[in-house]
Amino acid sequence: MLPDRVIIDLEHRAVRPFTRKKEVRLSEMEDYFLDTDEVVRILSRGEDPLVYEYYEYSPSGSQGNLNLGLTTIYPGKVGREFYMTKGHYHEKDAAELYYCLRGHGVLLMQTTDGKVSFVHLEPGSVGYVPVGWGHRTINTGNEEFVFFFAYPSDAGHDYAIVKERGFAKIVVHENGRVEFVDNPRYKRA
Ligand code: PAN
Ligand code: ZN
Repeated sequence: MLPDRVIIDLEHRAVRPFTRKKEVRLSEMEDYFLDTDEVVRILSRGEDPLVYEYYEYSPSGSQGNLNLGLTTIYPGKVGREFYMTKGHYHEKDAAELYYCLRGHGVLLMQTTDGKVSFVHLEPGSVGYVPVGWGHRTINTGNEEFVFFFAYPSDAGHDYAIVKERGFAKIVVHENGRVEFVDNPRYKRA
């Protein structure tokens, strides 16, 4: 690739140019939220809310390059669990950074051998996902949670492990606070 410049268009919550845009609605996340009955209730009312979306710029000739983009998680909850991304592990040894531009959220991380960690993100803070840590972001505020991300283009994404085993903690709104509680459906490797 040639040297390039990418615009962060915060008004439209996009990067320009972008090579991919993905919208994730609740119907695509039926297995991810703890309260599956509530998911069914929402969908059966004919609603299918947008949970999050992202724009990504991936340069051609990816070896050694970086993918970057902008993710927006909308405010909302399923039951008491905040809207969040699906989450994944990188297939290769690849770190990632998340730079928060708007709203408030949590970057939740875990390893397959049982370590769990998280950082709070608000505008100006950068979350660092070390090599080997699965990661998910959660909107714990009542406005859009928007962050810029960058990671090695050849990282690869393993979603299946999260879909099958879940995250060890879920992030919920309880007693007026953001609480981290054990996920009863989590299956340790
Ligand atoms: C991010 C995520 C993005 C959406 O770019 O892909 O925030 O989250 P999910 O991938 O979990 O749906 C990233 O971590 N890339 O590696
Ligand atoms: Zn990632």
